[in-house]
Amino acid sequence: DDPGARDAGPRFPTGFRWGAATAAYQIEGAAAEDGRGPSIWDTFARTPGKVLGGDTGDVAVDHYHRYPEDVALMRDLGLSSYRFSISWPRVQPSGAGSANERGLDFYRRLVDALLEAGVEPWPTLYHWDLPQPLEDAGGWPERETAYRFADYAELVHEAIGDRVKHWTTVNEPWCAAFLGYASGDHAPGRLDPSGSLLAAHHLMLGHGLAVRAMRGRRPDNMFGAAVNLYAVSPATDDPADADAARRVDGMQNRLFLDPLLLGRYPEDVLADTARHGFEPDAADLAVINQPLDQLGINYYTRHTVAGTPGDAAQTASGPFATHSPWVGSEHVRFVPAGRPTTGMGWEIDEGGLHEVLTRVHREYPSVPLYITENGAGYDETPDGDGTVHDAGRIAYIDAHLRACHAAIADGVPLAGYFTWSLLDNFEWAWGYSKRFGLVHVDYATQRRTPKDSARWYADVIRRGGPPGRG
Ligand code: GBH
Repeated sequence: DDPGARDAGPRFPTGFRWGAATAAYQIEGAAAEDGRGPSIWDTFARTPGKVLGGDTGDVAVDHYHRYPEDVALMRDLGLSSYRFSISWPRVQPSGAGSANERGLDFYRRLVDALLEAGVEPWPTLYHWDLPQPLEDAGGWPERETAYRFADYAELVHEAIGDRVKHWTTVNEPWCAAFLGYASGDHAPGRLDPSGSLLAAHHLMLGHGLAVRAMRGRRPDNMFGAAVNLYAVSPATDDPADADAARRVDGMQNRLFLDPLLLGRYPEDVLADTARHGFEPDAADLAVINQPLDQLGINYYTRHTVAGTPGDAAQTASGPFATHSPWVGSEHVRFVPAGRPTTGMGWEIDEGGLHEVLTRVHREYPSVPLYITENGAGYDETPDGDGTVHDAGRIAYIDAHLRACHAAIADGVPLAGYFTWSLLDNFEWAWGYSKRFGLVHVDYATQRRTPKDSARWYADVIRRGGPPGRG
């Protein structure tokens, strides 16, 4: 190596999509406007003791009214694509029947504004905000919810399918099923292990039904789901820890990847969960296993796990955690591996992202992959100059982009990267206490101020990769 040569940094292939992501309940606000009905997150957040500080998404970052300013921020960043979610209760306040046109109009306006700004719209149809009437009828553990979801998907597709090419059905079915119905950390806050397994199955069935319906309308569109995958390691070489790693990998990763991409459930996971009476209808697997045009992967950290029994609450993660989301494997414990953490306490492990990408490529049928979320949350305040100097976030994204680049060099068909998140927003059970944005939001005034990471990311997009280190 020439010691005088300057390291230009890794360069991503031309056409690689550079994006940022958000979700409806976390940013929109306008909870009762233009006919929007209540979702399970409205109900949950308004229940005392469920969200830190009693925070709700009633106003959030008021994106519903400020979307033109937010689209201008995206244009300034140079984003090629923007991943957002559509609020089901805006489109169908009761969760069924004909569309609430005023709700759809918001997404028509948003999509038009994005296209006008040269930013490709990447909608996700479900980012956890189930219409409350559907929860009252049984929620995701109820098979009917999957059919309602496909109907809703079709309504949205009819409204914007002419201008949107890439579709994500469900976001992180693991969270919706197990935090929502097993540990109760997320809406609807139920403690029902058997129901949570059915919820996972019906979220995937809803995905399959929705893809089938939308593809029937427009075979040229691209369809996929977004799953949250983790690298998983045993804490020691004790066989009990190896078994814990197998179980957590099974529940977190393979429970979703195997049905979606291989059309079958992992046998060991069925065995681990058998005592909860989980016997999914095998005929559904053909529906779940629709050919995918893309797979979204949300990656944040690695799980390091031990198999020695501990307090069940130790396996939970929310600020009010009491119950384990690890249905059938409630004895597993998560142990620190000693790496530096983000402000969420999550260990920073970009090697885990490389591991996840190469694993999916190796073990599953080849499909274009997208990192649909990756980012770092902190408890941040602006400095005296009014700017957030978020060197930690820059280092986090830089390291993970380098891992993505290495995966591409290893043959992984990774076609885009969306950072979480464009804006500071409502971080679920953590309320507004944790910030993930490239852009700071002063919640009192709704003023948006790009952080150092926003300028850095704009530069990455311009160069086609992170800057060199030398
Ligand atoms: C993503 O989930 C979400 O898609 C996104 O909406 C979210 O804002 C982002 O991550 C950052 O968290 O402490 O009870 O709230 C990532 C996987 C798994 C992260 C559950 C939060 C803790 C649950 N999530 N985890 S709780």
